[in-house]
Amino acid sequence: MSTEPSPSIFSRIVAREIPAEIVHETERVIAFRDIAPQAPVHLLVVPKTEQYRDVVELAAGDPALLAELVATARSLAESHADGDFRLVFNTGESAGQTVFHVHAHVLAGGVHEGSLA
Ligand code: DGP
Repeated sequence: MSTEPSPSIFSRIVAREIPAEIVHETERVIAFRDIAPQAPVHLLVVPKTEQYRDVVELAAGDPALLAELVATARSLAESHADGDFRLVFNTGESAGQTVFHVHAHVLAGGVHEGSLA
């Protein structure tokens, strides 16, 4: 099982140690553009805490925070596209997860014909 270096790359974005195009931030959540977009709108919605490595851990440990991620995804899809979106949580290395600090991919703006991220 892969472990994430600490601080994770996303924690370093939260701390402004790595630049990112941040589109939304609250006390507990940050959202920014994915560095390698797979759709016209491709945002990452990330809890600021790095204590949860994937969505399964987050759902068990803090379901309210998971609900905030989903609500943020909806709101960003409305402000950046037509409101419809695909929400992807890659979970585990063989499923394509590369950053083990839980994050939601929000894909919008014309993803109906595309492949999954
Ligand atoms: P995943 O493969 O599901 O773990 O997604 C990780 C995503 O994070 C991947 O789509 C690329 C993105 N990413 C990795 N490093 C950076 C970075 O430094 N900045 C930004 N904006 N995105 C990054």
